Amino acid sequence: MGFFDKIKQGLSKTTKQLGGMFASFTGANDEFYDELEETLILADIGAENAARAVDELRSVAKSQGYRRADEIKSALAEILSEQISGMDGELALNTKPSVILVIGVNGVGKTTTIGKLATKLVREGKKVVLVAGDTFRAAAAEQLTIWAQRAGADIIRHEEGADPAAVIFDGLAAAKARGADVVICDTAGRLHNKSNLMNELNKISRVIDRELPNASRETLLVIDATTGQNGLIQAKQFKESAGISGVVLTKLDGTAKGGIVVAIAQQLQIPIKLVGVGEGTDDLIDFNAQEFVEALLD
Ligand SMILES: Nc1nc2c(ncn2[C@@H]2O[C@H](COP(=O)(O)OP(=O)(O)OP(=O)(O)O)[C@@H](O)[C@H]2O)c(=O)[nH]1
Ligand SMILES: [Mg+2]
Repeated sequence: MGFFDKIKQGLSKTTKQLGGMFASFTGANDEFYDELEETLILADIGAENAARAVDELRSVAKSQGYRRADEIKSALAEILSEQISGMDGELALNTKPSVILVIGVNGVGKTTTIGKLATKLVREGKKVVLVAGDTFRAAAAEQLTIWAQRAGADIIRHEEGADPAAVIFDGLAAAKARGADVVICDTAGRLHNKSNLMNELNKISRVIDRELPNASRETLLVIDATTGQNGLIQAKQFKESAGISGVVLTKLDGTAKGGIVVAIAQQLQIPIKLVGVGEGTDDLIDFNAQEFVEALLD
């Protein structure tokens, strides 16, 4: 299954709403535009983005004389594409090893994303080391170990309660010694407003700076799409205190609010690099802005 089908399947709850609108289309009148704006807001695209998209659509439809549902729909697709254009992008993994640090609040899907990503990279022929930087619970390292075994990746872990920065240090050393291509560091879930935990991320970041100063490095913030606008607030805080190179948006399969993609891209100006569309190994896809919008309105 390609990106398009996967994302379409993942977005089915959101597309159903939008699709319903166009299915009952009777004309591009005020009523239609109001309902469209409301539908976009319900999809969590953000009130401002929705208003802007609909205003633009009105004027394009008027100037071009669009009347049919398919004309209006493709004009809308173009407008939404514009709003998120350039907000996709591949992971930068240009050095050996490259480092991926995965952060975010509790339960958003960090560890699962790492498992899926490791599987994908190993399949591409890369040697991957996973580092269990979540030392908060013993179960966290266990969960990552299972994913490592499944993916065919190495795992570096310490005892429960160990200093996360020390585990990361060991993980980086192992990656260098073993000639790994990519080292992916898991971290404990943390609230964006807990400063001691945010400082811990800074400490981890300094260890990476020191041990692999010239490495390609991604700091991926994982956001649960079902948390909607709250995810945006988290992202703003993480962006300020930890620095983020990309967003992974998970659980798109479980939400009717797929429009959050547009809101994140617009308001944060951070590329969305990957999206999660399920709990299985293959349910992680590279984000493509253009195809996303097509799938949303398909
Ligand atoms: N439907 C769906 N579920 C997902 C997705 N990604 C993760 N999950 C589920 O979300 C739950 C939490 O995932 P974890 O990977 O443990 O989340 P985490 O961020 O590592 O959690 P903590 O380490 O406790 O902070 C699990 O039940 C996952 O299977 C996704 O894309 N879609
Ligand atoms: Mg975890």
